[in-house]
Amino acid sequence: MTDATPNSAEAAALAEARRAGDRRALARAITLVESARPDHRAAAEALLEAVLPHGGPQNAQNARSMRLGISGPPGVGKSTFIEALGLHLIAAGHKVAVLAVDPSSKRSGGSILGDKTRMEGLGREATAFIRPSPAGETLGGVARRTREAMLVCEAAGFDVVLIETVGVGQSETAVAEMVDMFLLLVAPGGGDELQGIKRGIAELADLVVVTKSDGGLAEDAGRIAADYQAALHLLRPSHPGWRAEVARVSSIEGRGIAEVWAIAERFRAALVTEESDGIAAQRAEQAKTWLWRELREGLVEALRADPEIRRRLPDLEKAVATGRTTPAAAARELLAVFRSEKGD
Ligand SMILES: Nc1nc2c(ncn2[C@@H]2O[C@H](COP(=O)(O)OP(=O)(O)OP(=O)(O)O)[C@@H](O)[C@H]2O)c(=O)[nH]1
Ligand SMILES: [Mg+2]
Repeated sequence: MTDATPNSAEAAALAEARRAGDRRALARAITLVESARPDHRAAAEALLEAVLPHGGPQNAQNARSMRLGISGPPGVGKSTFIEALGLHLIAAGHKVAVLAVDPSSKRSGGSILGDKTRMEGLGREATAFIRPSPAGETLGGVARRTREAMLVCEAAGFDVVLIETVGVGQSETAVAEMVDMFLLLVAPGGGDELQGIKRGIAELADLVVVTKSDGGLAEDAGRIAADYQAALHLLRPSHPGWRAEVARVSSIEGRGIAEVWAIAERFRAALVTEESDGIAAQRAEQAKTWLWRELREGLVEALRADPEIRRRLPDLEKAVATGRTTPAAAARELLAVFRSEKGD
């Protein structure tokens, strides 16, 4: 992408190219969407508006797309699983986009390189598209743009979007709020049963996938699967009409992969019935949730950028830190300033 801000005509042309399935145009479009530059925002929004009729929840083709979130602790086998599942789906005629969300800024380009290697087979497929997240961005920012990147991929005709995220607590929630089905990956050999996965995270799962169920780890994998089966039974259903299931896979041996997709199809069949479309309803709810996320982020940005707020902030922060005033009172004061400036 050049430094010049693409105008809306170019954005429309890009949108057209992506619909035609041009992977380079798709990569450029996502770069635009991910750009933090304010002057890129307008072009990105023009582009998103151009693709929205093709990616919005009301679109029939889009309703057939499947958005899967794939999360789990570092090294659990997410990328290897995505490679195996992605290849399986491509063999079945799907177009598969993989988006990675890496919320930890500590990780360098090394891990992205690692992912490339682990998804080597998938990367070679003409009907696959792999997009690592830009390094060093904040969770909110990455997840925020990842949702938009997902819409762009769907507009380009990708009917399965796999979103990989390293589980660090809040990243799972952000991803769960943008996908149809949330897969939590756990691995054997961790020793501690249920691996300290927090209840709140387990509750997000529509499917728990026990990875590395091969060789010397197979027995342990079976035990962990049974533990999760028992634990999940105590949680409330993740969706009306769907109780979380447990599957065992070996991504390197390709076992259990077809079963995972069969479960995903059953999940969809359970939610989308003649009477109601639970996936469309969930997408509509998610879009509203994201509106509020955007509003919160936008308002905080506006507050931080406001000269009068900036002038008053250091003293108030000090007052809060030393206990001279409460955070609530300080926030009220700043918000009153902000509101009066806006002519309220
Ligand atoms: N035995 C066995 N090892 C596996 C399997 N899947 C992944 N691994 C190994 O587990 C390690 C981590 O795999 P990744 O796929 O990179 O895991 P990840 O969850 O994507 O890791 P991060 O992205 O770094 O969090 C690698 O050494 C893989 O070879 C499997 O099915 N069986
Ligand atoms: Mg990975």
